[in-house]
Amino acid sequence: RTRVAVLISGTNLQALIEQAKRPSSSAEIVVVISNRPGVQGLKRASLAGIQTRVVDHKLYGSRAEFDGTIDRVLEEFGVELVCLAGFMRILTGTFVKKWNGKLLNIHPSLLPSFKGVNAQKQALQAGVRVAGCTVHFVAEEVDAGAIVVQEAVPVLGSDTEESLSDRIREAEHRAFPAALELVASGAVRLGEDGHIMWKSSSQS
Ligand code: 3YE
Repeated sequence: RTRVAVLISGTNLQALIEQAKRPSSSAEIVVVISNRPGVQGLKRASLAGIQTRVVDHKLYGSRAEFDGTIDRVLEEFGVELVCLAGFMRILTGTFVKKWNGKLLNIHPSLLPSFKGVNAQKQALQAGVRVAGCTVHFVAEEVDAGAIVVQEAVPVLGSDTEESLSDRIREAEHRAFPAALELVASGAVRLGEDGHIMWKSSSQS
């Protein structure tokens, strides 16, 4: 099984824990790392018997030192694949290059629309009738890496930022475990050209 780390800033990893607990899962979550102390996701990880670490960005003088500490924890645990699950820090080019093809992020829009923060608000303001979420490999440019899985949800006339965010979050709880399984199993990988490569016979 592929050794996976989940990076968090808050909640948002229960669906990944449940996926990895299935006997058929290709992934084993070996550590959960949060940049914020005391968040709910750390408690959930502990309850699931997963080791946790806090790397508080406020204690580091530079992004390079913060990312370097994350990198050392990943090496300590023999991590092969990293999921950013509601992790809110922009990673340095050095870190992204080292872990190229091994870093997945989830973003609450159908990329390439609505990059950056407040994606749900951007969708409402643009008046789109379909929104959703995207799991992508992390490239140095934020929210620009190769797309692995997307799930669409409708935008309703009555939607507020909160109701749309809730609907997108439900989609995230399916899309991220699905993407994790595709990459952890080797069915999908990041090709040399920066595009997704499907293992022959696993196209879907
Ligand atoms: N880093 C790179 N490329 C990516 N990190 C994430 C995705 C991704 C990445 O595709 N190179 C917004 C965070 C955006 C922001 O400005 N964050 C602040 C900190 C804000 C806070 O601590 O609350 C910052 O200075 O990093 C993960 C998702 C990043 C979301």
